[in-house]
Amino acid sequence: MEQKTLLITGFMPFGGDAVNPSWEAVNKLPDAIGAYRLEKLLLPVEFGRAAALAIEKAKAVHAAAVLCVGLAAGRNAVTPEVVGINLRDARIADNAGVQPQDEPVVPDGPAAYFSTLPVRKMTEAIQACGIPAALSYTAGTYVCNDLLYSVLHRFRDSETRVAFIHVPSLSETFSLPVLSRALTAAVEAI
Ligand code: PCA
Repeated sequence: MEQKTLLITGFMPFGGDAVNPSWEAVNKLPDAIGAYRLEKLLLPVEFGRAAALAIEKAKAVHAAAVLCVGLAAGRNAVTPEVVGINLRDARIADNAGVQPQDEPVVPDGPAAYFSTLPVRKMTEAIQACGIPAALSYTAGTYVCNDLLYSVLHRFRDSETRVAFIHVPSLSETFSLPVLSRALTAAVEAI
């Protein structure tokens, strides 16, 4: 049987950080997990452009699933996101110097989309590895939410399923190998 393709994305550093653990963890993953062949993509922290690049790649590789990963610095668990909302409201400028406020991601788009991959099952699979994980009900209003909402919007009514996972900052508990193990468990649960 032909292997299905999973597009998995991480982000470049932003906000003055030297590294972004989301990409570091994605980059460490093997080229195949379970039923999926992995296509990895590094995305710029830019409103609109990150999503456009992810969508373009997902179409090019005929992705059966798209799993985006980003950093949520304040969190103390790996958090699969339940929902993306139609709002751009940036506390800091993105890496292109753009700082939208109170703007929709997609004018006239619905208020929100739910993730279409099994985020609860993914969360439980990460917890089963002994790694702190929890469902999150907000991906924020910055570039990560922009990406999640845009990709869900583009692949609504299609067979391509989509989700987003926020990872915490690197620490003793959340080392890169731990974050990669968490992502592996999440992909195995898809
Ligand atoms: N985290 C930001 C954008 C890029 C990233 O890794 C966010 O949560 O929106």
